[in-house]
Amino acid sequence: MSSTPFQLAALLAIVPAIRFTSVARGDWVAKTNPSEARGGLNRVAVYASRAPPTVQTTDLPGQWQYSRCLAEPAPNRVFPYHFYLPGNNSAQNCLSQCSAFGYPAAGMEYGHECWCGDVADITNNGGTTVPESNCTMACSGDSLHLCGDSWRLQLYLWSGTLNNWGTPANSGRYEYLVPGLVPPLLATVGINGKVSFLEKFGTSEFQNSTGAYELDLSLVNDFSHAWREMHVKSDVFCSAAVVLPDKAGRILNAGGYSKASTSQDSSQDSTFGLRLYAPDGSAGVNGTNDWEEDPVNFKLQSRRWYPTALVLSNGSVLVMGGENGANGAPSPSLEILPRIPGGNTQVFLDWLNRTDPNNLYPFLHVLPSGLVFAGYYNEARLLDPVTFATVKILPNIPGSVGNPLAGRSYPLEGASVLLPQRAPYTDETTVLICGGSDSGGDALDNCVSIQPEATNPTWVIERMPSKRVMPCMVALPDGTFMIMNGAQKGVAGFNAADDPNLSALLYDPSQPVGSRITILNSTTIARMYHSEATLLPDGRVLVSGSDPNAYDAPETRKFPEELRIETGAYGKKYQINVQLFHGKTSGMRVSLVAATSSTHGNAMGGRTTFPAFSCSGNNVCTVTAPPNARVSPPGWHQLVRSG
Ligand SMILES: *[C@@H]1O[C@H](CO)[C@@H](O)[C@H](O)[C@H]1NC(C)=O
Ligand SMILES: *[C@@H]1O[C@H](CO)[C@@H](O)[C@H](O)[C@H]1NC(C)=O
Ligand SMILES: *[C@@H]1O[C@H](CO)[C@@H](O)[C@H](O)[C@H]1NC(C)=O
Ligand SMILES: *[C@@H]1O[C@H](CO)[C@@H](O)[C@H](O)[C@H]1NC(C)=O
Ligand SMILES: *[C@@H]1O[C@H](CO)[C@@H](O)[C@H](O)[C@H]1NC(C)=O
Ligand SMILES: *[C@@H]1O[C@H](CO)[C@@H](O)[C@H](O)[C@H]1NC(C)=O
Ligand SMILES: *[C@@H]1O[C@H](CO)[C@@H](O)[C@H](O)[C@H]1NC(C)=O
Ligand SMILES: CC(=O)N[C@H]1CO[C@H](CO)[C@@H](O)[C@@H]1O
Repeated sequence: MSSTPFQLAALLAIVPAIRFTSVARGDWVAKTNPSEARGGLNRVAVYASRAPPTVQTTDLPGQWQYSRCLAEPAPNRVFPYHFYLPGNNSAQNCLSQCSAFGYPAAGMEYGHECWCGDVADITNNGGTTVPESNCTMACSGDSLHLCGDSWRLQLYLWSGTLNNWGTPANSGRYEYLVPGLVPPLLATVGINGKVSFLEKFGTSEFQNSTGAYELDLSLVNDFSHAWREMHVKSDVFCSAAVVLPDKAGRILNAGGYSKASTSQDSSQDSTFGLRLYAPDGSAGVNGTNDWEEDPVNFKLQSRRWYPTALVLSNGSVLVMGGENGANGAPSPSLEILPRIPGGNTQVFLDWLNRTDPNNLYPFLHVLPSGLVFAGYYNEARLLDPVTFATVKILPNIPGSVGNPLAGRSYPLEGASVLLPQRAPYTDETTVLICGGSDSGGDALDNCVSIQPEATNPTWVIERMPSKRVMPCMVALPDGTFMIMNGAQKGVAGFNAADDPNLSALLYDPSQPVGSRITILNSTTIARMYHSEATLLPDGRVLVSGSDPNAYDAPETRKFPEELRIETGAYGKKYQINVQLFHGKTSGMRVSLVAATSSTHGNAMGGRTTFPAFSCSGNNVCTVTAPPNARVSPPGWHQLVRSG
């Protein structure tokens, strides 16, 4: 392979086409007179004496079926999730909420409690079958039907498969790639085919760190030559980055760390920081370019620690959000780069001000209508691409079954991607967010997706096989996504999470909802706070980082500063040459995978496109680039042939 994917893709950035249920029956009591239903025990008792409540076995939502009266082994519970429906518990309200979040076993208890979980929880947690006569309490929202008793669940089970998770015989593999030099917090594959890493600088536990290194993938078996030391002048912890749509494919890094929001020290330069690197060199040969900074003349207008960057359709860069220093006041605004000389390009965002501090590293995507999607905390909205005024407020993002206030952006960190767009680009575009955390510290076990430009968009919930906060989501060239890294407990930050999730998942949006997730192989290396995952040109995923206990003394750290670099691979390898190839063109697929910077659950710049193409008999194919910069903003892509 002589030319890099990016050289080919460069043409694409510039030329438009290149060669080559019903309600339960007794409900009227609650509906017509809710206060009486809640408080009017006498009235309920009168009803009860006339017609004692019975088990509801028909008119159940979905595929729920009544199972039995189940005793819990007090003080332990059978199911892990619950919520209260003080005035409106019923089979309808409890069961439909449990199945919406992917739980196929559920029960009502004590009249007003709703519990959800898995069938295996029943035996694992010591549930025992007791006589039906043990369940005697009427539902708080349905006096004609039974909702368990004290430590007694009115148990229902979903008949059929609610979550059809794939478990392939060959689940891919993690492989050790190369030893690293620092625990990086930002990884970007440059147009030179090398991986650029940035780390905390000045505040790193590694006194020998310069904050910036580049990995030559052709030299991973030759450690002493594989890494190039580079240099930043200010602290890039925790900044944003995108690959610019310019000819040099420069990486722009924005924001950074200062010790305190009020400090007047020089570390303020870091939070205003803008840094550029034009990747150079080639496989086996070090480049000579380094990170460039000019804090006096080239800086942000607001201090930003934990911002997100996005390349807009017109090629300018939007930088949004963050705080003005470590755990400081919010920077509830966006700004556009490059800044017009003397001008102020900031726009105040009241919704970021209101949701601080749960909105850091917000999720941003340019949609085909040109509107900008912003997902932050448990909210989402669409912004006008010129004024950045809100055009549409989307429904709140569902959280966990018991807590709608669970969130998706740092520190409740999930990960977000745009699902692939396919020629002729007439399908609605879908935003996917996976994982996140409850404010109480339980990681979320679901992905949610929405078609934000549809007329009445709603969130679709899909359960994941396990909980995950701080996942990374990586676009693979075949239109699937690998979900990896993260923890099952806690939130993002230092000393804030536990129980790493070692296994990877594959998310395949071409499958129906409920059948999209496959459980892949596991690593042995915990990858939690400050871990990254990045697509390599051959279709493997580079996995790096983790420093969840950075500020603990080394001997007391529960999880290490992780220097080792791995790859994760699933499925076939890809051929990224389009000028000449052998083989049939029938069944072939061509995708464009945009260059990304991976940090904190964001793959900034991410976008997968399946453009139209046609091949002639002599295997010469013509790929038609997306029709406009709203469908696909300018930028660098890997052009991948598969199939
Ligand atoms: C139950 O009642 C509460 C409080 O009125 C309400 O917020 C909630 O939406 C109701 N839930 C259902 C499933 O009807
Ligand atoms: C449950 O049923 C058993 C067996 O009939 C009975 O001995 C027990 O007292 C019942 N317990 C409750 C709490 O109703
Ligand atoms: C998981 O990966 C290991 C190597 O890391 C490999 O030996 C094993 O076969 C893989 N398991 C499956 C089920 O693919
Ligand atoms: C810094 O020192 C550590 C510990 O001695 C070493 O493992 C690491 O490779 C060094 N990093 C650099 C950038 O030299
Ligand atoms: C690249 O430069 C680094 C020093 O930053 C050196 O250690 C490494 O050997 C060089 N690699 C090559 C291929 O020359
Ligand atoms: C931002 O939020 C803070 C805290 O709620 C509030 O005091 C302040 O008035 C808000 N700023 C603006 C400009 O709305
Ligand atoms: C792109 O659009 C933004 C928002 O309207 C504007 O601030 C910026 O100047 C535009 N950039 C160019 C190159 O026109
Ligand atoms: C330790 C670990 O890997 N835990 C879970 C991570 O996620 C997979 C799939 O969701 C589970 O099967 C693991 O048990």
